[in-house]
Amino acid sequence: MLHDVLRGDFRAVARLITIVENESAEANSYLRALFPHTGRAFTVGVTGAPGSGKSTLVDRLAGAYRRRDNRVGIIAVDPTSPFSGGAILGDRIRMQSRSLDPGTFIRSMATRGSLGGLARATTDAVTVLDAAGFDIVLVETVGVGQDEVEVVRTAEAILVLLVPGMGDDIQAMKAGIMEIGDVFVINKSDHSGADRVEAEVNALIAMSNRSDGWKPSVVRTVASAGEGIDACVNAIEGFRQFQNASVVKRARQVHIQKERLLELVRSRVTRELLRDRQGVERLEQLAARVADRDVDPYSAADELLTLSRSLKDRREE
Ligand SMILES: Nc1nc2c(ncn2[C@@H]2O[C@H](COP(=O)(O)OP(=O)(O)OP(=O)(O)O)[C@@H](O)[C@H]2O)c(=O)[nH]1
Ligand SMILES: [Mg+2]
Repeated sequence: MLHDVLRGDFRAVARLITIVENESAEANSYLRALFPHTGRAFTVGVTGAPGSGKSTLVDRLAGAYRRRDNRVGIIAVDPTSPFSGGAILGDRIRMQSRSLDPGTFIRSMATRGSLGGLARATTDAVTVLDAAGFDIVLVETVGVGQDEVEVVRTAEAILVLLVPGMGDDIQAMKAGIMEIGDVFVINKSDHSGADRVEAEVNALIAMSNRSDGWKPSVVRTVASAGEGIDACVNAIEGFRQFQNASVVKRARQVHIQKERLLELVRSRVTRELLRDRQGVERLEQLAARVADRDVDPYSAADELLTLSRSLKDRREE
């Protein structure tokens, strides 16, 4: 299967993503073998409020990159839905223009229960696409909570979508996704109020002081009509060139890998614990004891960490 993935076979890629998503036993050995073949793809995270036009924009961006002869992978993350439900079907339909294109691979991902992190699963899926030779990987996620921010945190460029009429909300969002945007896209610019959002964003950018010295770009789009797409691609590519030319690129890469490692460790510890009945039961017992104030949470966590480790050792014996 690895050979088929490396030559970009869509069915093999889809199968391997399912394996890594479910953290099947063989997932790690596959990922290890793929790693040396990665590092070429450029990952773009696209986040924004529900309905802001992320899927529509992603579809258009994919088209623009395809015209530049790039192979494009799309991952639509749906953190809220435990099933392949309505929202994902919606994404499929809106990305229809790409779904018949042999140079575009589209995949939806949803949280499956509480095991493993969605961010971990997404990063691993990106690894598969990277190894399979996709030049650009677009990751769509709803930007409303911490989980969603985690999902895009490992992207090399982050697009934050804003829409007219949310001027007051921008201040509220400041602490979350406003801080992570490398490019701000004011979508639905055909609606009134685009000027106001743009002014708000520019004011925030003027106040911000990024350690890498990048001044985030702001572009206006009407994704549904395909307007402003080239400007958006240029903004992404502008940031990419800025990074390539600057000494901060390595710092960002190190930062990305640090986030990724932390996520891997977190998800592994949790998974080791929860895949075993003893772990699940111990968690229940300790949670009840902490609730009764019979034990403090810090000692309980220590115990769970130790248990996770010994369960892993036992399983590997
Ligand atoms: N007027 C207008 N409508 C748009 C624009 N872009 C997208 N839409 C419409 O807005 C609706 C939502 O678009 P989506 O692309 O599904 O938005 P989304 O952010 O992916 O939505 P979720 O994934 O459900 O959070 C659709 O009906 C689109 O056709 C735009 O620029 N202008
Ligand atoms: Mg969507």
